[in-house]
Amino acid sequence: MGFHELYRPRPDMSASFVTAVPSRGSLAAAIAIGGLLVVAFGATLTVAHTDLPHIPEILVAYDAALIMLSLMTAYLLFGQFMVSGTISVAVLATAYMTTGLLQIENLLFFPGVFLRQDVYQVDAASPIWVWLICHVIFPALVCLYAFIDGRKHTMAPARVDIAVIALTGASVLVMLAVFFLVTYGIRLLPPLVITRNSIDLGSAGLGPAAWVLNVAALVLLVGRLRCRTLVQLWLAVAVLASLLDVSVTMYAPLRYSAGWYLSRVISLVATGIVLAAMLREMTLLYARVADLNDRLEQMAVTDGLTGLANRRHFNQTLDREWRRARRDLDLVSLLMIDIDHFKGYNDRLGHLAGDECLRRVARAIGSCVRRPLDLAARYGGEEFAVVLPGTDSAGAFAVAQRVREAVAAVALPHPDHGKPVTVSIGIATLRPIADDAETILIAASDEALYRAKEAGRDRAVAHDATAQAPAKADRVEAD
Ligand code: GH3
Ligand code: MG
Ligand code: MG
Repeated sequence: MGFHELYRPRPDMSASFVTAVPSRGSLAAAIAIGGLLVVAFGATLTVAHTDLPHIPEILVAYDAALIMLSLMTAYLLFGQFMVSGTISVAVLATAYMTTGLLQIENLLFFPGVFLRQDVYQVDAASPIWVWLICHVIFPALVCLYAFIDGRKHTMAPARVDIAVIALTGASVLVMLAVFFLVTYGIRLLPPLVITRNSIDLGSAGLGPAAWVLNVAALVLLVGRLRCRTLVQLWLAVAVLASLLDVSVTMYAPLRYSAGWYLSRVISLVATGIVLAAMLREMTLLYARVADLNDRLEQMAVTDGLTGLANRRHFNQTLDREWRRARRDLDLVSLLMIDIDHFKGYNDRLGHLAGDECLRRVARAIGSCVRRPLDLAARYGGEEFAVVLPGTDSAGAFAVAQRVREAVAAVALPHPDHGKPVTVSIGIATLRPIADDAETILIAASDEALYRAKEAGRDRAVAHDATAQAPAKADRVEAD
């Protein structure tokens, strides 16, 4: 597998939950939930005028949850903006941040909750104005988000921190401005006609404006952006809920009616949906990253052609086993394996056939290495190495013999002579005494390999096990 495939094994695989492409399942779920919302809001209309007990505590719980959900969503989106610098994501984060903060005022102004006439001046229309402004700002910023093409407009990483602080500051300023406008400045606003049974949202013009903006946001998300990303998909569901909420409130704005209670619950679910979708995508993302990391780790120690350990892994293992053996006064054996007349094989049959031969020989070598600490590696080119910790020269010889038999069993005919491809093996077994002396072990096995080649190839030759430096071959095994 190439690195390109590894990084993008699936088209929906994204490095960020904001750019994640929705799966078919997500699409079906969003459509189903959207449909359910329409049906549920339809149901609220039929009970819109049924008065239920007045329990302001429910509004406290609802608002607290809504504030938390909105601010958490804003926090996650700002985090994504800081990572990617995508300006549209910052706009969306600001939409959630502003509406989350404004929701606090809804709580402050709602009759029977924290309302204290003597602390701040509150009009009966104050909470309705806050609600209206929320339902205008949110779709307006979603429209702005949809207009800004996320992939084209990005900010330099050095400036994102300042941008987040500025946008958070702006959200707080909007909150304060709205607070003073709907309390002390309420007379500057057009009067809302409030009777026992109805509020004329249309009289201020903001009711229809909220409705039109929600429709526009929905049209832009579905029509212009085509809900390309997971966040856009669930945002469309949230905007649909907002639109339905505005519609129901314009039709029957009575507090504590069955419809009002139902609308609160549905709005809460719709707000939580975007957050839930983002958290779910983040969980999946972490699982994918962990999976990729495992595969990268595997690739970092594996030879791409043969699947055996690579040179790096070989060096690390030999170094570790050498130091372990030195501490335990144990033996380390090393087999250096070289394919005989491989240049001829390559030149006559081509590199593709040569590679296939390398793979088959490697598989044969790998099959002979059975102990947990043993390691078979590709040393380079058509040379392989087998590290055998805690193995004496007789044991190493036995493994070398097994390797020769396994390679013979592959029975790949060599084009030069028609007989099966063979290997020559140099064996060294040493008891480590010096620190960096593994080079001695490699040199010793190399020397033995050279002698095996000289002696006519297709054989295993070992060094004197007691020697600490390359010495003459003490044992030769050949057919
Ligand atoms: P000897 O019996 O003395 O080992 O002869 P040889 O021809 O095997 O020795 P030499 O080291 O001269 O040849 C090694 C050849 O292995 C050179 C090159 O053609 C081939 N080779 C090295 N790496 C690769 C590889 O990754 N793929 C392929 N197909 N061939 C390789
Ligand atoms: Mg060679
Ligand atoms: Mg060779």
